Amino acid sequence: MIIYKSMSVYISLGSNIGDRLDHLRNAIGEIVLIPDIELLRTSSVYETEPVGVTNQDWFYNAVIELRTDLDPYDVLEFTQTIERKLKKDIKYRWGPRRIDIDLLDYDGMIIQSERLILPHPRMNLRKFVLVPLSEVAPCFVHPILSTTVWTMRTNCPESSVIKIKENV
Ligand code: PH2
Ligand code: MG
Ligand code: MG
Repeated sequence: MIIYKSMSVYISLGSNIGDRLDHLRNAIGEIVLIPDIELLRTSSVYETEPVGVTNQDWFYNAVIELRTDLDPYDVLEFTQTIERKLKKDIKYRWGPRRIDIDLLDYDGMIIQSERLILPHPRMNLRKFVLVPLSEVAPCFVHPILSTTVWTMRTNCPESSVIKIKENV
């Protein structure tokens, strides 16, 4: 019997230290090992200009879509466990990191708690999120703004360079 997991979850992956592609692949490899999660789609890998703190190396970014019955806090916990396992190695906010795994959206749920804010509060402001998200989820609608991922791309106020690189 095939059990289809019901919640649709979007996750952003980023790396700008060391073998960036390898770190993204390792993170996805860890995610697919989790029994309660199905990996549904993976975007291409994009090489992206750093946003926020700009004097750091370019990132590799990708977005994946998962299906799960885990609750959002369980999903947050596994992303943090994998970050620790892969030695995120971050020194300061928005600074260089070996791996960053950010929960973008959990089935359109809106959460404002100390541990977790959903949807990700800056997802509409970052081309390195919106470009790969539009590839895996062209019909995605932001649960608070009620705008599609394409409209968010058009309205995105930053103009960082995004280059498509390769497949995960
Ligand atoms: N992550 C940040 C800060 N800036 N810039 C790019 N291009 N890609 C990222 O993943 C990124 C960033 C903090 O999480
Ligand atoms: Mg991040
Ligand atoms: Mg993060």
